[in-house]
Amino acid sequence: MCYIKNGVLYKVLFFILKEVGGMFKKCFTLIELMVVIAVIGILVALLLPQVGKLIDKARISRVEAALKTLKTATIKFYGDCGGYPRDVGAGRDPGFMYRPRYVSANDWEGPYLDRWPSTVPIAGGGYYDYNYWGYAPFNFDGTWGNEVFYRLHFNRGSAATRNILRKIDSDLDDGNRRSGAIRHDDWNDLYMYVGEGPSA
Ligand SMILES: [Ca+2]
Ligand SMILES: [Ca+2]
Repeated sequence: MCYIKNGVLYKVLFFILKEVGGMFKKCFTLIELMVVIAVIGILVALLLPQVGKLIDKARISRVEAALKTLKTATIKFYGDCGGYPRDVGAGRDPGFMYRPRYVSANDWEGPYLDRWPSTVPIAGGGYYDYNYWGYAPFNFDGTWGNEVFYRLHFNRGSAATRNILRKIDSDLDDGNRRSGAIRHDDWNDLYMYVGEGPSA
């Protein structure tokens, strides 16, 4: 009773309650924190694939837009010059931005293209290659070697590039990599048919 009287017991009880309460408060905060972290983790796990899909979609749209632009430029060139540009090296303009010497200034009404698409928007990069020569997975008129086509090459084949190749074929062609105007392997090369000779 003397402890109560002089208030020591109250002080001890108050101290214990305060400590226990503090511990409970700390535990509760930790649990809350863990819950918040778990919820954030779940949200990130749910959103990441969606973000990845959006990025892939944007990349594929850019590649498809570049292919369409190249095809349009080629058709315009053919219409004005009476033939397709001659073959050039990979990543080079065959005559859409600047008139080739073998084409008359009276015919060429370009530029048909602002700039050659130089960037393949995926890790490892790649290039667009105009072709009027060599191997083509197309031959619609019975003559080999006169096919005009674009080759889109990815420097680094991966599951991502495979998905891109398949999606482009589905969006712009028949979705079959062995038929139609777009053909591709399952790794890093896509071919887009434009037409067949003669050259300008
Ligand atoms: Ca042919
Ligand atoms: Ca196809």
